[in-house]
Amino acid sequence: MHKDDPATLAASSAAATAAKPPSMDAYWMPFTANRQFKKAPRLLAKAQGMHYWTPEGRQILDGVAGLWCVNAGHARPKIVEAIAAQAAEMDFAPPFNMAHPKAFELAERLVELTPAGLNKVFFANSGSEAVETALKIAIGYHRARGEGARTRLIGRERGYHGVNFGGTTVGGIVGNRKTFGPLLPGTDHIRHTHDLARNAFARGLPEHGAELAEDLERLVALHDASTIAAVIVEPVAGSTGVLLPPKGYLKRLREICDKHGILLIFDEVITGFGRVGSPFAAQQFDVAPDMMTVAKGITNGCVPMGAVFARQAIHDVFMTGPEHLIEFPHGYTYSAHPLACAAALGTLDTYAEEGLLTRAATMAPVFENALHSLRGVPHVIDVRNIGLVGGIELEPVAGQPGKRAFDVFLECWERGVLIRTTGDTIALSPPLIVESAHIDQMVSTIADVLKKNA
Ligand code: PXG
Repeated sequence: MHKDDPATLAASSAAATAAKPPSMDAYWMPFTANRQFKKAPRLLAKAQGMHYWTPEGRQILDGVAGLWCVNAGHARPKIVEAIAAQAAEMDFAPPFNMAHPKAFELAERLVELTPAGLNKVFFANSGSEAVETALKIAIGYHRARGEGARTRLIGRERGYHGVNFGGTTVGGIVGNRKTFGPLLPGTDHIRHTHDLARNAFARGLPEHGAELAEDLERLVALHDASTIAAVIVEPVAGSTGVLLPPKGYLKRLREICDKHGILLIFDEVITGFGRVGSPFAAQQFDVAPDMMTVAKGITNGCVPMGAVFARQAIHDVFMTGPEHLIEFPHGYTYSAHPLACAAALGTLDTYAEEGLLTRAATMAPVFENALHSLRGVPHVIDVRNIGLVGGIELEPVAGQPGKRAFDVFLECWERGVLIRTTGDTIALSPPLIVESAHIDQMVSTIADVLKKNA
């Protein structure tokens, strides 16, 4: 199972070489050091199972599931076939006042997996769009209930909720915010939970920091609960360096939201679809949010799709007024796109057949031990892990934040392992089909690079 077929790959590597672009000038690359990249490009041409191949045919182990999304591994037959068949059968169907059967089928399949009560699905095309959608639902919900003053949105320092204006505003990554002016008005942030002094090298959830949830009480005291619509947090903060919730923290946040009538939104764009050991982090941590945003793993990264899961009661407050009128004026041309729905159905079949949505729990001990073997390796100041997501924090080079980790990223790439770095933290989030030997290769490559550059 999950073996790459060498014959197919040899045949396709020649074709892939021809695919190298003649010029790299026109493409303005997203979240990329464009000038560095174009001087020394890193191109991917083929993918299967746990691996990528470069146009020259060099094999690269995928340590990050593409970009935290290819949870079932690459080129899985059920997904490939579902997309191809759908493209031939019906390429597009308008989603406003029209629909196609797979959208309903997918929604029903999805709510079988979600925590009890999250049984309504609104489709978008990315994590960023899912976040904007959830924030608008939150404000609209309170208004429909006659609490129209509840418009304030609360995020968390170091949070990442995509790059649109709402998500950038509730996000807490200074580098993503500072360029874009005042962003949305009427928002605020609770403190982040990262605490190296007390929690370094914790295995699984850190012991210290549940009291940081009380920071929400501070904002309630400042703004008054009657002005606050929702709090949005990532159960495990991914982009900002794999920050785990301290034990008891999310439960406390839930209690404070309940006390004040504030909606709790979990942004599960990374944690959703098996990354932390259960289908969703909400189940893993046994805390029920009012809404959940997802993307990435919903289609195994194969076709763009995002979604918001909402409680029945949230949905129902919108269902008033004349029946011929639109209840919630929101949606995208590509909401529930037929190709995305087909890809998602193929993805859910693959997850189910191979038990992938709980496989991270099975592999977690192996992953945890391998990652923590990096303790004591030069420059490693913390290792964090849950399920099949890990963070390895490095001591920054003085005066050059991010440089040490980026150099490790470049050298791992040369040595055939794709990792992801954010600041000076290395993130690993391999496809959920990962085997022990792959984990060993990732970790020993990182260790070798760090020791060589010590
Ligand atoms: N919320 C969370 C929690 C995310 O991690 C988004 C929203 C936005 O999703 P879209 O589909 O609009 O990109 C994300 C995306 C990284 C990295 O390695 C993480 C993401 C995207 C790109 C890179 O830091 N997460």
